[in-house]
Amino acid sequence: MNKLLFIVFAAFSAACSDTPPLPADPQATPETRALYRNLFRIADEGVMFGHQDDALYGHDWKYEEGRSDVRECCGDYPAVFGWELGGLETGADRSIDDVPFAEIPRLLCAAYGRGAVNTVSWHPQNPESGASAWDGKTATAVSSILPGGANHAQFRLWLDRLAGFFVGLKSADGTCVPVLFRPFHEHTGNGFWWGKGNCTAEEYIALWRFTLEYLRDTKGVHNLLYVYSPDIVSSQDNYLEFWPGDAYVDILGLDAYDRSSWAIETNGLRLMRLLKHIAYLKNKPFAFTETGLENNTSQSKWWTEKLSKAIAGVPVAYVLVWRNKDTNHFFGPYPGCVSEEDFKTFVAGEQILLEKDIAGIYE
Ligand code: BMA
Repeated sequence: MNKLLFIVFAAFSAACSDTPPLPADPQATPETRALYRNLFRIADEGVMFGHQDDALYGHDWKYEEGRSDVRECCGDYPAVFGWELGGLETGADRSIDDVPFAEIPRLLCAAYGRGAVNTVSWHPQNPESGASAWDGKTATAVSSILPGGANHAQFRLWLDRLAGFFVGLKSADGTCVPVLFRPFHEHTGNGFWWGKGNCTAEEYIALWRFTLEYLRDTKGVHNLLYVYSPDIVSSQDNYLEFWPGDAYVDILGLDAYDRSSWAIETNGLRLMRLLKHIAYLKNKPFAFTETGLENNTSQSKWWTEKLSKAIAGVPVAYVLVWRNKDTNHFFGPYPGCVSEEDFKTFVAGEQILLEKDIAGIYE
């Protein structure tokens, strides 16, 4: 099918399929609700391709207006742009990845203006130690920011800053730009202070619910869809162990990277099928929220022979590969990379959607 016709077809076919779910925020803006409906429908037609920090920098460039490693490889921008807010909670001018915070709203709104989807991750510092998100040594960090905890007031201030960021995302015509917000990710590992081993399921759920309710009900932020994204899991029970509740999650996600100990084409497909099953039970869309093969310099067919197989025949709303920080830490394609030709083949396939293929996603 012509990719440009897919939205029309999706709208038609949706009339014959399941009822799209409603977002966790009953007051979500019209554009946010439309995005949610279309995310649910789109997955039957194709997988939106996403790239973290695509508009900010690439494999060997930084902060050059309009550039994109993805576009320079295949002629179009990604359908999904990922952004990182770590450090915003402290009031810093630059993120933990050294990105000036002033740049993000501008480029994020520009992506929306062209019709793309935006998703935001957040690696907040450890509220007890003041060290990074990766400091999981203080097992009371989560309880300390819950209501009644010693750092609760500080946590509210963090969320005030995030709320200010989200409500400030205004398009040229004043529309509040919808964002897929993916907080407290990869909690099934113990890499972060909010991860399993550093807090209990009850504490994690309380943290998630407090965050959502504070942003939505206290701060009046109504342009967010909430994405839950565990690390590699072993089962449905494992996936749902820290589940905040059906009324508190909009999109089911998974973060999992291809590596020698975890082959994406087999294990990834297995977990995408697991998400399909859980998402079907919950009547919600699902996505491959973070993935990639770090520093791929040898697998020239990685896109069509590895990633493609992980999402084959599974209605994944989007797949996002992690950032091209520089020549030592990259996951996406870039001109001249070993898999450039294969990436072109991958995105030319009927299944993969880029920015131009998702026109009308906010309608
Ligand atoms: C990680 C790495 C880090 C980065 C973090 C947040 O996966 O890329 O270098 O700080 O994401 O973007």
